[in-house]
Amino acid sequence: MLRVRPRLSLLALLLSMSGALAGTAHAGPILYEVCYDGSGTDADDVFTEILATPGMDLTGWSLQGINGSNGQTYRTISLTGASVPDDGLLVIATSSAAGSVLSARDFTANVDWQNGADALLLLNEQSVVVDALQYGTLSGFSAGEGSPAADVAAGWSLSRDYWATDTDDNASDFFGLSTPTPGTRPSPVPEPGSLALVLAGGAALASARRRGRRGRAR
Ligand SMILES: [Ca+2]
Ligand SMILES: [Ca+2]
Ligand SMILES: [Ca+2]
Repeated sequence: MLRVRPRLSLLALLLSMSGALAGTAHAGPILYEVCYDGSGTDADDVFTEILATPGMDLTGWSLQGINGSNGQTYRTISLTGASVPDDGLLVIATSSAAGSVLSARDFTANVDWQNGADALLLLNEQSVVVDALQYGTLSGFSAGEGSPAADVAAGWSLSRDYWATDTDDNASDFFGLSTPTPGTRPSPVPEPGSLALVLAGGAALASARRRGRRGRAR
């Protein structure tokens, strides 16, 4: 019999159930949010966010841009010297970063990736690919994980959800943000499917509690 501690609010319970449903929340290092095409010129707006354990030193790690037309690496960025801040979100932005991107910048490198369809890889110190994001459909090959994420419009970014859910399918794991969030996580809004399951679970729980109260009253 599932017992609910009175102090645990229903909202907290639902959110925790939703997180559990995600089931694949990731501690990283992992690609978390990528803005590759800013409104107008890109260099001031673009950034790449990596989620990892606070304090982790990414010396030896790298990012690689993969050209969607031929699958070749067109740029490699060394992350040597990058240290993950206390909030676990490393924001990499260009030397031309401005506004909120500049405020959030933790590490400076040329992350003005090609505007899709292309792909981005995160490699560890053994040069093993640990995460990959393909945005847009390529003809003849894949450089991401599963189906590609959308190739979003200028000014948008691609981000994982609050829990950094990682199902190894870019189309499922990355969604477009019309307002990119350098240095912060998006709101913890459950996926529509997860939300339905959570609400169904909450309804079943409430029903069980009502039955429990009726049982005790008899
Ligand atoms: Ca770009
Ligand atoms: Ca642009
Ligand atoms: Ca973000």
